[in-house]
Parts: sequence; structure tokens; C-alpha cells
Amino acid sequence: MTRYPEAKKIKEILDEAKHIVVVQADNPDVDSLASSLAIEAILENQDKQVTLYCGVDLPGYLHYLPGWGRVVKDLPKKFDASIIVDTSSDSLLEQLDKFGAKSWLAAKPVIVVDHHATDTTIGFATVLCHYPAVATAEIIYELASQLNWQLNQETNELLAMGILSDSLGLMSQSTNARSIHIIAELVETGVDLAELESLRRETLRRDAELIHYKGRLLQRVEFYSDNRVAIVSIPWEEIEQYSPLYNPSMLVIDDMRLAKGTDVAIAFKIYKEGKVTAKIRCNYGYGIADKLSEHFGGGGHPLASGFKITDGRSYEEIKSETIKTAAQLLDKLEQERADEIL
Ligand SMILES: [Mn+2]
Repeated sequence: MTRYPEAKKIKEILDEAKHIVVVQADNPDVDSLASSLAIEAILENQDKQVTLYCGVDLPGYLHYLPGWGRVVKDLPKKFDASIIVDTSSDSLLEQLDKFGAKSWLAAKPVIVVDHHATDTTIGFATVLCHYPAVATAEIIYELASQLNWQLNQETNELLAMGILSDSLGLMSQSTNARSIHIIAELVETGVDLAELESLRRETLRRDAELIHYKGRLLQRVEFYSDNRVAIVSIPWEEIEQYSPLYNPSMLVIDDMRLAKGTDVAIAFKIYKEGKVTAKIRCNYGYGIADKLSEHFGGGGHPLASGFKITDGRSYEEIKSETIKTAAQLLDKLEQERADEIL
């Protein structure tokens, strides 16, 4: 079991608080939602009032998590403390800033619980529980053991969903023995993995029109730099039409990196008013995604990351710089590998 030195301070803050807000960043996923719902159950069990906040609508594929509908887009008027889950990046809390709510949050004790490898940029955190783990849900589980928080059946299932999702079914690079042990412990309490998997699989079903759209996107994939870099671009009209159904990038990005010789897949979205976003996925052994995003002011994991450009640069310019930078980073990686062998 991992013991966190921050646990004592976390307990003090939560003991003092009556109403706690749990905050997800502007890129909610299974881990952030499952962690939020788990914290809610744990704190309600201690007779606390809990509000679940996320500045953006939760995407439809998250709706298989029981309780997702309790997440709201407005901060409550009064609360005593907050817990930010699954991010250490201030730039992912942009929605909060829109209504000046960030300073409001910062005026009360703020606990950050996160597992991302990037450095923390949340300067207003009172307590930072930021450790390498495969998922935030894993850190919550460890905190619960350390602080003797009671976990009921549903909470155990949520934590398992968070860990399995971020670890890609315990197959990702950052999965360690402890993550697998925790899943084993959760199974011992009665969590049924086959049942969780069938719930998740239901969410993989798509609207029929997305099957056709996916085909069109795949036809537009371009390969560069000896096929090492695969790129697709999604114009605003398609974002507008298909995003309510599914994130267009996610329809094809995993297929793109299945091409022989491809190391990196990048999906660009071109918005109105010159905003361009990129989603980057790398194959195992070619983890340059974090460095590629950092080049453009973004961040993330070596195998998965993203960035956003709003400075008015043209899409063509961004795209060619991305291809060039990706190729340089891949060359560097291969050079380092060759040096190691020598
Ligand atoms: Mn996570």
C-alpha cells in the first residue's frame, strides 16, 4: 500500500468542511468522473454535502457511469473546500476562469489529487496529492485505505472503472504491479470485471451515420515522413455536425496508428476564428507525444497528448511545423536508442 504524507492534511480539511465541491477539468474522462463519483460516495458516507462540478458537458460515452447526471456546470454559491481531480494543469480549468470562479475556488482550501506526469501549474492548491499512478482512481483507493474511508460496492466498481480505463485494461505503460493488486483487491470485494466490460462495450456502439463518416475520415488520412506520421484534419462543418454524436478524432486515431511504419497519429480540428487543436497518439516505443505538444505549449503523456493554437497561425503552417517537429523527435529517439546500444 502506498502511504501519502498529504493524507493527514487532506483529512483535516475534509473534517472541517461541511460542503465540498469536486472539480473535474475541461477534459473529463472515465477516470476523472469515476474518481469524482467515488469521492462523492465516500464523503456522503461521512455526512458531508458534495457538489460535482465540471465546466463542460460530459460526453455521451461517459453516461454508463452511474451518477454522471449529478455533475453540474455551475459552482455552488457556498462551499467550504474543493477537490480537483485528475489534472494538475491550470490551463485545463479554463471554464472556471470564464466567470471568475477560479479565485472563488482558491479562496477556500483546495485539494488536488492527480496522477499525470506533467508538472503542476495549479498555484492555488492547498494540498497537492500528485503521485505517479496509473489513474487518479488508484490514488483515491490508496487514500481510502490510509484514511480508513469506507468503500461500498458501487464505489469499488467506480474505482475499478477508473483504473481499467486509464490503464487500457491494465495494459498501458504506466500500469504497475500495485495497479494490478488493487484491481485484484477490488475483485475480492465482489467487483465483476466482465460486467464492467460489458457496460463499457455498450458505449462503443455508434450511430449508423458515424460508420459512414468514419469511412470518409479514413480516406482522408495523409501519411508523411516515410509514413511515420499520419494526419487527418477535421474542418469546422464536420465538428459542428458530428461532435454531438462522437468526437471525430477518436473515431479514427487508433486506426491511423495501425498503418505499418506509422509511429504517430495526429488529428487536427480546425475551428472558426483560427483556433486549431491537435490530438496526438503514439505507438508503444515511440512516445514523443508529450514533447511534441510541449513544442506548441500543450502537454500530456508520452503516448497521448494534445495542444491548442489560437495565435492566428494558418492551419497549413501549424501542420507543416507539426510534421517537421514530429520527425525530428522521432529521429532523436532513434538516435538515442542507437547510442544506448553502442
Ligand atoms: Mn486519469
